[in-house]
Amino acid sequence: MGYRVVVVGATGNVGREMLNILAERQFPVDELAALASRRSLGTEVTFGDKTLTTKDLDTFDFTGWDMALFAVGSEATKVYAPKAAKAGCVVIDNSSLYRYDPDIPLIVPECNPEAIHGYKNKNIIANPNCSTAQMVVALKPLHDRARIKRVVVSTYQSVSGSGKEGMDELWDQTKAIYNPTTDVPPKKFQKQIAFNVIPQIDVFMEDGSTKEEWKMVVETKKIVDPSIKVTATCVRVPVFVGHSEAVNIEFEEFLDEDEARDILREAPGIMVIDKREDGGYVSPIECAGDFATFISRIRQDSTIENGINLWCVSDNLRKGAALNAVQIAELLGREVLKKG
Ligand code: 11C
Repeated sequence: MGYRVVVVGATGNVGREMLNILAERQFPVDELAALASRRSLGTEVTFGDKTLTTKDLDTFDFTGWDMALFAVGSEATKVYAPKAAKAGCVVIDNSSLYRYDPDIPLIVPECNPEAIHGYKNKNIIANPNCSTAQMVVALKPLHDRARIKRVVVSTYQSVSGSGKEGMDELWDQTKAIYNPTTDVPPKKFQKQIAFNVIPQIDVFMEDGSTKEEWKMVVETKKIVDPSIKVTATCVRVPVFVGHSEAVNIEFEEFLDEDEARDILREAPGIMVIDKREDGGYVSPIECAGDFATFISRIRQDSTIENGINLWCVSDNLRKGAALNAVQIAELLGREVLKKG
């Protein structure tokens, strides 16, 4: 016997990846409902070898459904997630709405699977921001060995993080560079994204950081350890899929670069590609469509007592969103619902 699963926001970048990954990982599905807002109603989506017609989120009755993977913005989540949770359907939410609620678990299964039992509080589990998810997969095993004091991270985030409109803007602006008769002014992004980089993701906070940077700080603390200090600079780059991060980590204890490499090689969800030669590392274009978080360029930081630098790349629509949500669904099935 399998599960009755709902995907909410099935026509978006992340919703479609959720359907792909549920099928790829052969999640035990008895029945699947693909929901969309009125605007995309009737759109067909693919689930394995099946084609599903999306149903109306507004009128859908969640009673009798085991779990719902939400991939819509916070506003729609605020309306429909409590409805699903109240009907007895466990919500796995990809928006930022519930992440910082102390009663709702925020889970990356490689890091804090034990938090799953907190789903009982509100029948809701939160999925982290993409830039946090890939970083904590790398931090957790290193923290377990040498206790992380502080992390300095700079991100290079692809346009798919901002949805299909962001991808279209990069595509259209790039074409317009070669055809100067068309003008594609910035709409989704604050400045031109084609052939440029933009040091702003999400809105500004009072202290001068952006909300994306704040999310990396707060979410890392909630998932790994509240004692870890994080400072982040998040940058949008003209890449379609795959977020990259340059991470500097300061530990309480000394950790040799070779040992760090060995620990990461053994860690779940990680693939180490780290040859000290031309091209011996992973770039975002190579990680798109993959499940793993790739770690390269592991090296000692000799400017501090116990420091390591590394380069971390992952498919932001997968580990950063849809894959992590499906992994939470697998965990929920394995540890709690026990049907599959
Ligand atoms: C981006 N990280 O790259 C964002 C997208 O809180 O789930 C995901 C935002 C979030 O634009």
